[in-house]
Amino acid sequence: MPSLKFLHTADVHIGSANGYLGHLASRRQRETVATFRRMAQHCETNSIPLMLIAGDLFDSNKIDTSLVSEVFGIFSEYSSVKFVFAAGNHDPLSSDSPFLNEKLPENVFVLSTDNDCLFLEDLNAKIYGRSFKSVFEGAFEGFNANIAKDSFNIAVLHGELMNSASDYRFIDIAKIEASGMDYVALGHVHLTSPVKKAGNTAYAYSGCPEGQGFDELGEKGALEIQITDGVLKSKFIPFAIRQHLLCRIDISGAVTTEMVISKVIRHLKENYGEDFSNNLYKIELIGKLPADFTLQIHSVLAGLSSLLFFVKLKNSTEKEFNYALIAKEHTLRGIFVKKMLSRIDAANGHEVELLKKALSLGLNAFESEVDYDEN
Ligand SMILES: [Mn+2]
Repeated sequence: MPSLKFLHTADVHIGSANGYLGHLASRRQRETVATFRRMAQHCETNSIPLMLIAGDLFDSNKIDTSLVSEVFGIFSEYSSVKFVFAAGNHDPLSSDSPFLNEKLPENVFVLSTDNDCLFLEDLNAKIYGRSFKSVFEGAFEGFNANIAKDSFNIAVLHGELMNSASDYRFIDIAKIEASGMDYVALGHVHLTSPVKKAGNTAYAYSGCPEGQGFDELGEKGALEIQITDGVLKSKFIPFAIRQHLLCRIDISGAVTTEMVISKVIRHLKENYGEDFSNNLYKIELIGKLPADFTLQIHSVLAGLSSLLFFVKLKNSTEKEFNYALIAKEHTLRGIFVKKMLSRIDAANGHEVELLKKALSLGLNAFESEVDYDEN
């Protein structure tokens, strides 16, 4: 039997409305469509005849119709690729589904809400699966397929492997093992999983190709799968235009806003390469700053915002105080420091470290605190 090659994706979440992005939200929606296009392009360029979409292609059935038209345009444009879709909980095959309301191009196949199987004769592949009918689904009952080994047998399925109490179709590993499939292309979990085996059946979550928030960090993409003579090879292909990243950056030693900004930029360049400015960052600034330098977090944010696509800042720096000097002040903090210093003198063992920490935290509390600008 010749080999079968396909791209496995899921959870593209086109139309996802990310409130935290403000004026960038609609741009991100278009970028997610562009990422879907690049996956189709990848298939065409690499002569991959099949793309499996394991649900949540759309963030909901009610997204902007222009995004839906664009996606259906991509289906038509990449006519050398067959697209097989099994609906997920975000885009169930209910009466408002674009897959029931748009004219389906000939190369698009939608698995029904019952156990379904379609035979792609030119690829000698049977594609099994079952679309979500509504937002919630009970446990998956199994494929009940009569597997004949004279074709490739692949399943496309949205659901949750680990949680048997899930409202989003629990899939028991035993059902995968019993299925006899060559591969089960899963959707729902947005993190790419390694390809695992249950009995003779391989299965994996492709993860989402474009992170839609700071709970979907780092590189995102799809799985390219090739089966030749019963041997399965998988390859993770990165597709995301931008990554969501959390960073803690030590800016100790900075004494001006410009120095803070350049320390941050240097860190990002070193860690994320020349394209660092494309990503979305949540940055926590840490380290010790001289007591006479007050970090103007909004100036730092303004500077970084002009250099990065998207950034949020949190200030967790501490000030380096001259305790002996402050203890001489006739102020509330002077009295606080004096008392703490004498307690530290009298303490021993690990109590000294605790008291030093309390002194530093206490003094920093006299300064203003700025948290992530979440609003
Ligand atoms: Mn999803």
